[in-house]
Amino acid sequence: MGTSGKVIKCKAAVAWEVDKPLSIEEVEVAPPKAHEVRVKIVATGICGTDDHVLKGSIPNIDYPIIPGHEGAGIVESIGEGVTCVKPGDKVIPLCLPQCGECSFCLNPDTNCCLKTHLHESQNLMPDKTSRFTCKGKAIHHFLWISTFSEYTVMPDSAIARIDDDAPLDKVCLFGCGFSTGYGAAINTAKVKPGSTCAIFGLGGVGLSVVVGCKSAGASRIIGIDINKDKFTKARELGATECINPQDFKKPIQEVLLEMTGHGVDYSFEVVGHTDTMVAALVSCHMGSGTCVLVGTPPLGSQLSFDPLLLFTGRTWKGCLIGGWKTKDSIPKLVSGYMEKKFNPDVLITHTLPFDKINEGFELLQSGKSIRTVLVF
Ligand code: COD
Ligand code: ZN
Ligand code: ZN
Repeated sequence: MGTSGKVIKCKAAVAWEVDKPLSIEEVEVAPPKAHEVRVKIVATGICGTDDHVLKGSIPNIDYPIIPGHEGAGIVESIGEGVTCVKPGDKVIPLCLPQCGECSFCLNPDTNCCLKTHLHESQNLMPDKTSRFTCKGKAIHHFLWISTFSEYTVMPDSAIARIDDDAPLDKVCLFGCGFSTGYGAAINTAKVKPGSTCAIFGLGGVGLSVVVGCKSAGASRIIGIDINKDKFTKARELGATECINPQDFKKPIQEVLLEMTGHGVDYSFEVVGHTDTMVAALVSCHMGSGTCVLVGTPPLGSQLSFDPLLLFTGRTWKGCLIGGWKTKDSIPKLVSGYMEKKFNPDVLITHTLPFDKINEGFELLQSGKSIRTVLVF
C-alpha cells in the first residue's frame, strides 16, 4: 500500500501568527505536481532564521506557515518530469534553489538562482498554490521546503541527492548552517593562508565560518560574541582568541584595530545587526581588508557608514548559503563529510524528538544551544 499519489496525513509545526510558539498539528500533504518532489523528512536543524520567522523580523513571510529549512530526508514520491531524484533517495532540501537554466545559474559568479525568494515569494509553490492543509485551511510553505513537517513538497530545483550512507541526523546541517558559514570563508572571502580573521557572532553559522577560516589556513582567528559560553566551542574549532565586546569600554572595532595594527584581513558579520555590520567593516584592514555580511539584516533596516571606509581599499560583500551553487555543491560537501574532511557534528549540542520543537527554540533563544537537531 504505497502512499504515492495520495494525500498523506502527518505531523508538522505550524506558526499560526507572529510571536506565538509553534503548534504541533496534523497536516495534510498533497502529492507532488509536475517537477515537484515529496520528501519524508528524517531530521531538521533549527536555524537563527527560523527564529526570525517566528518573530516576524524577516520580509515576505505570510502566516500561517510551516518554517524549517535545514533538513534531510528520503524521497517518498516524485511528480511528472522529475529526473534528478527517485523514491528512496537520500536528499537535502535546498533553501536556495539551483534551476540550472536561468541566467544567474549559468553565471559562474553568483549562486542566486532567479527562482529564489529574492525574485519571487517562496511562501507558495511555484504555481502559487499550497500543498499543505490544516483544519481546512491552506498553510504557507517556507522557502519552498518547510522542513518542520514529517512530509513536505518542494520543486525539483530545490532538492539535492546525497550519499546513500550519509547520517541524516548529522548532514541536515549542510542544508543551511554549516554550508553558509564555511562557504562565506572559502568562497566569498577566499581567505588566504597566514591571514587574520575576525568573526562577529559565534552561533552555528559563525562557528562554521571559524571552521572555514581554519581550513583555509588563517593563522589568527578572532571570535567575537557577547555570550562567553560560545568561546569554548569556538576555540575547539580553531579560534585563536575570543573576545566579548562587553568586557571593553571602547567600541570593539577599536579593540580589534589595536590587537592587529591596521585591522584584520577578513571580517565576517554573523549576527544580523546593522551596528555589528559597520563595526565589522571598520575592523578590517584599511587598504586590503574584506568584510563579508552573512547575517540577514532586520526587516526594513538601512545602513549608515562613512564612505571613506571604502575609498582606501576595503571591500564589502555578502553571500547567501556561503556562495555555493547548492544543487552542485551540497552533495560534494556531504561527500567531504563522509571522507572526514570536516566535522560539523560538534555544532550539534542537542538532539530532540520533533515534538519538543519549542524547547529547541528556547535553547536557541537563551544561548544554550548551538544547533538543536529534531528527529521525527
Ligand atoms: N556582538 C557579537 N555577537 C553577538 C551580538 C553582538 N552585538 N549580538 C548577538 N551576538 C551573538 C549571539 O550571542 C549568538 O551567539 C550569535 O550572535 C548568533 O547566533 P545564533 O545561534 O542566534 O544564530 P545562527 O548562527 O544560527 O544564525 C545567525 C545568522 C545571523 C547567520 C542567521 O540568522 C542569518 O541571518 N542567516 C542569513 C544568511 C544566510 O545565508 N541564510 C541562509 C538561510 S538562513
Ligand atoms: Zn536558476
Ligand atoms: Zn538558516
